[in-house]
Amino acid sequence: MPWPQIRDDPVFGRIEAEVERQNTTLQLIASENFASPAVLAATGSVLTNKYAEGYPGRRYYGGNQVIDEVEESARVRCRELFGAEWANVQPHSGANANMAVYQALLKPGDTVLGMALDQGGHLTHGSPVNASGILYNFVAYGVGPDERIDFDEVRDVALAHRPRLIVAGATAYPRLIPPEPLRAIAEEVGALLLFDAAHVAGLIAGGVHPDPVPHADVVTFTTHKTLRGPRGGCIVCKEPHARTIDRAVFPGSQGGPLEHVIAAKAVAFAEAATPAFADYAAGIVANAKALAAALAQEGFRLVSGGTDNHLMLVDLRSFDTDLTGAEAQTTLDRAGITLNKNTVPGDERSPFVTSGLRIGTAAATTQGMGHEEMAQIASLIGQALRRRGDDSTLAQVRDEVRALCGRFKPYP
Ligand code: DSN
Repeated sequence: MPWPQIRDDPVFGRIEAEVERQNTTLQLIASENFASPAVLAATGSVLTNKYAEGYPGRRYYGGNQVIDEVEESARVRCRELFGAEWANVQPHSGANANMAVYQALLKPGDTVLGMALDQGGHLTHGSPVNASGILYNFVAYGVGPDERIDFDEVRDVALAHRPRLIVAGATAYPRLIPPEPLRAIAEEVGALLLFDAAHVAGLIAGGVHPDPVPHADVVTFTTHKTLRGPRGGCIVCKEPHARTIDRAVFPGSQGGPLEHVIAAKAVAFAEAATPAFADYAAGIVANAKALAAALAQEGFRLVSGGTDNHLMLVDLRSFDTDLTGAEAQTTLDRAGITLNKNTVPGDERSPFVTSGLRIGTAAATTQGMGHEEMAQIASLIGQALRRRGDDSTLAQVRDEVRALCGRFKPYP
């Protein structure tokens, strides 16, 4: 039977529309990026056809000679990139990676210490609506009055609750998270340490953030954020945890691995090992600092006063007490600026409304934008939000955004 022709399927028209959207609007969501043509090619390859339950050399299906080579090269490249003893490249996502680690290291009901969701932590760090919070007894730490992680508080909570596992890492925290103090606390209370590096994996690979691998028992990350690979997750760990982690991923929590995505992960690891990627990682942080400084000049307050990584949190309350994160997100969407609302520490508004915005520079830096463009973006955000009731201002900002993006098209 012949396959239907691509042109018959309206989905491809929608994909073209999404290319157009990505090419003509600003992508400032801190967890997004533009994957390279090589990563896209591997993701769209015939490897999607293959079942490969198991691991290289130990599969439940025949015909996996090529797949074994691909997955093994992804594992080796991943280990080399992060200096890790062991790598599992099969998790379909960061959430799957974290859940597999919990399954490997914990029993249901065990106590785990993680960063509170409303202070910057992730859903899988113990949110009561997530399996992590349902299956395990999570206790939380947060940020201090300076809006940075308060390591004394982390230690106090750890001493009081004696967790089996401490989870480091965040999704909305603009500062560097040093692994050493968390290792010291874990040692003191006899806990294992998981570092969830989903957001900063590219900054670690590029050498601008410290590598948590020597300090943590296990490190999880996603491959599509600052690392700029395909959408997916990974786990690296110390050798003694290797078998348990592998078993927790397959057969423990996943079935057939997505080998086309694993091929794309291998491609992304090779890209991330180049000197050009180190320059890129440094560029992300330099752009984030420039954008944060320019936003401050526009009258926005930045949580913790700035950023050390790829993202910043804007507290809108000092800019305009009536402006919520939800309204700011919708307004900026209309002006061609894509970002997300986010709670800020101590936010009195709900997570659906919020008083803040999370803004990231990984995608814009991939496009080749620099300090000049960061200043322009801050000015456009300021104009759009100050005059949000005025359609002509939003249309004018939209035109400027289109012109700006036209000079830096990710997918010409
Ligand atoms: N949804 C991701 C983020 O935006 O940070 C985390 O999983």
